[in-house]
This record gives sequence, C-alpha cells and structure tokens, in this order.
Amino acid sequence: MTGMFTLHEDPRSGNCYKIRLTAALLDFRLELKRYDIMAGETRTPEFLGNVNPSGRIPVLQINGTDGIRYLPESNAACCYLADGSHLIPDDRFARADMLRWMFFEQYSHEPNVATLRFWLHFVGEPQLSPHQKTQIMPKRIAGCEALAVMNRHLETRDWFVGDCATLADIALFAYTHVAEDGGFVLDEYPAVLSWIDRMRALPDFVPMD
Ligand SMILES: N[C@@H](CCC(=O)N[C@@H](CS)C(=O)NCC(=O)O)C(=O)O
Repeated sequence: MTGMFTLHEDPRSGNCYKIRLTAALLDFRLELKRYDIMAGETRTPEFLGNVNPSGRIPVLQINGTDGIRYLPESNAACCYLADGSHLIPDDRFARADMLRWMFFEQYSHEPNVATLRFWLHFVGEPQLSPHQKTQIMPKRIAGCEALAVMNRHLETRDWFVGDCATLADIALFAYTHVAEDGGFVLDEYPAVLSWIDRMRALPDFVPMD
C-alpha cells in the first residue's frame, strides 16, 4: 500500500537528502522512488509531464485521500513536511530569518558548493565542457565566501536561527557536510565543523547514505 509521502529522488543529491533528514527528524515515513539523474531519468516525457516540468528531483509526492499532488523544490518540500513542527520557529521574525538562510542556501551556497561537488566528484573534471571548466574558479571563490559567511554567523551561536535546529540548518547542512567532495577545505571553517557535529548529534539524525 502507498504511504502518505513518496520522495522522487537520487540518493547522491543533497537536495533530496534535506527532505529525508527533515522526515527522519519528524518521524515521517517516506517511500522512495529512485532515479539516476546522470542517465537522464528525470528528463523523460513521463517525468516532465507528470512529476516535474523542470526535469529535476527532489519532488515530494503527497498521496492524499483527494488525489496525488507533486511538490518540487527541496526547501518547499521541507516547509510542507515541517509545517507546525519544532523545525519552524513560531516567532514571526525568526520564521522569516529561517527563510532568509534557506534563500541564501539556494542562491549563494548550493549553486557553488553543490555544483562543484557534482562536477568534480560525480562527472569528473576531464568530462566537463569548456564553459564549465571556466566556471570552476568563480564557483570556488563564491562557495568559499558562502562558507565564510556561515562560519562567521556560527562563531557566536549554535544554530542559524534561535536556540535549536530549524529548516535553515537542515538546508545548509545538506551540501556543507560533503563540501570536501567538491574540493572545499572545511578545516578552514572551524565553527562550521562544530555545527556539523551538533547536527549529527540531533536525535533521529540520519546520514546522507
Ligand atoms: N532548486 C532545486 C534544485 C533541484 C536540482 O538541481 N536537482 C538536481 C539534482 S540535485 C537534478 O535533478 N538534476 C538533474 C537534471 O537537471 O537533469 C531544489 O532545491 O530542489
């Protein structure tokens, strides 16, 4: 029997891991439907037509009594799962501040830290296009800047917002803790390393793989 939630995912993706970690911390069960993005499995007419027109995972499928709905975008799916839970602050400013870090993650962090991991760890530098090769250095610089911003913030606090883990921490943890796959040196960000340890110590934490 189909459960309440199905996650369309590739297990190598940090964006997908955010949703698995959110679900684990809230004790939700997810059914997993696996895709190989390197083999173009999210670009089939069926996937584009039924699941996500942008051809990307993750997509959270919500199996309601009134039908099936699909929610792409990792951070939107995390918000859906965590609605009303301790992973989203009650306070209005804190809630917006959590979103601020999630937007930062998508704009300043993921396009640099996650993309370099994908290119260098999974695709391999020799296989990159000439244009991608020119983007390695700018992405390295921008990724280091994002990690430095995180490090400065965490020098004086344990969590990104308030005094416990929120979706902001989950969103930023996903690709930060594997940033070394993309050639980043986490030892240069000691406050980030301590925060990674705190994340791993959360009750019901699950690792990426
Ligand atoms: N902003 C999206 C990014 C989704 C995304 O880039 N997904 C990648 C894997 S992490 C993907 O599906 N790539 C396959 C493709 O583009 O064909 C999110 O946060 O969910």
